Amino acid sequence: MRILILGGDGFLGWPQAMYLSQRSHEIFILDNFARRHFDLEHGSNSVVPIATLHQRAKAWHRESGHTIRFRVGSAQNYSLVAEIFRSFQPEAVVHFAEQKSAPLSMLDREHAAATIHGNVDSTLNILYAIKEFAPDCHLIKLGTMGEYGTPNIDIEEGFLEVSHRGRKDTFLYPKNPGSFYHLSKVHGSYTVKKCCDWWGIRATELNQGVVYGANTEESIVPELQTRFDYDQIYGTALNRFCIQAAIGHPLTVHGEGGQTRGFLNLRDTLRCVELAILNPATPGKFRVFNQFTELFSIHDLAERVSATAREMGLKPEIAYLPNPRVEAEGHYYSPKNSCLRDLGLEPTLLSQSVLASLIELAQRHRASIDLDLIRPSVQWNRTLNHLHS
Ligand code: USQ
Repeated sequence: MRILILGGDGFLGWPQAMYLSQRSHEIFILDNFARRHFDLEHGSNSVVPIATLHQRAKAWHRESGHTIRFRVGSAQNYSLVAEIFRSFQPEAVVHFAEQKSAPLSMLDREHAAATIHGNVDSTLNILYAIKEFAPDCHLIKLGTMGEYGTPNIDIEEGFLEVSHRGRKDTFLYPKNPGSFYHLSKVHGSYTVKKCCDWWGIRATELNQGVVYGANTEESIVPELQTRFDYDQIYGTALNRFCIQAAIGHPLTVHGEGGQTRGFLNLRDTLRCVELAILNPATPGKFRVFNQFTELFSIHDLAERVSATAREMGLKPEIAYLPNPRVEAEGHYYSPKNSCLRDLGLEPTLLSQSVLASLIELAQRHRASIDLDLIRPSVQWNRTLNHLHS
């Protein structure tokens, strides 16, 4: 299939591009290097050095014999998006081209606005481009489990049937996003749903949990490695804990760590997107799959990482920090995730060997870690804050 990957140079986008290319799909990437710009602007970096997109594409061709083509530019530029849709005629488009950091979106008004505008604009552009130039193209939109929040009832996959005063109807599942980033994703969900209704577009939203991991089957040489983030803005819970354990930094649990989230291995993310592509939604259909494989509380994760680190001869500590976010720390959490399993997903469960390999990876590259970037300082209940205060 001809598959367009928007944001194909990122943490998920690059391994996804290789994974699909390896399976003989024709891949075209659009990426504006926003994630790389953030590093240049703020002095942050991936623990593992990453090659440029030009180097990645060359290395991939050399190692696999497959070609990944790309354009450098923004999904917020409609003329560019339109031109790519017109010439490439994608059969599927995977939309990773959004600002994905909750802390960044809560930093200050400017970053909140940039997150909302950027994420809303890019999604709208893609929908218009599909409508105008590739109406049969299947949109795979990365959503997030954080759109649902932590309701005191079971979380269904996208929709909820409601009985009210003797009548019944089905609605998009109620949303309770945890940050401006998550709020922008809620806007995205409604936008895609309405365009499916109005224009007959076919779309699958993958409401993903927190992804962990760094290596995939395709990252066989260093130039093909994806990023591995540890900083307070882009590093996410489990990857951060493994990196912290590797360098002897206390594990930064927010509050008491009773927050429960859905998690999945990077390798499973790639497979889930493939499953959605190979089993497309029908025209006019907006499907939602919850994309995680296991539930863990943050406290539980920190304990697991510590146990593995101890077995490796390290001396990990857990720091229970005042929670910088506004979030429930002890709550009911029971989300469903059967759609992707029904399509054939066989989960890679979190094991000691997975944790040990992440800790070892961070140990090998510990010299690249800037300790000043680790401690969380972005506070949800303050309007102004600064990255390194
Ligand atoms: N947390 C800690 N310590 C840390 C980092 C995080 O205790 O050092 C806690 C947070 O307070 C939160 C939980 O871990 O309760 C998850 O935080 P996170 O930073 O790992 O992930 P989050 O900000 O929710 O966002 C990440 C991705 C985002 C994706 C989302 C899926 O950055 O793009 O949409 O995970 S979900 O969490 O299901 O919404």
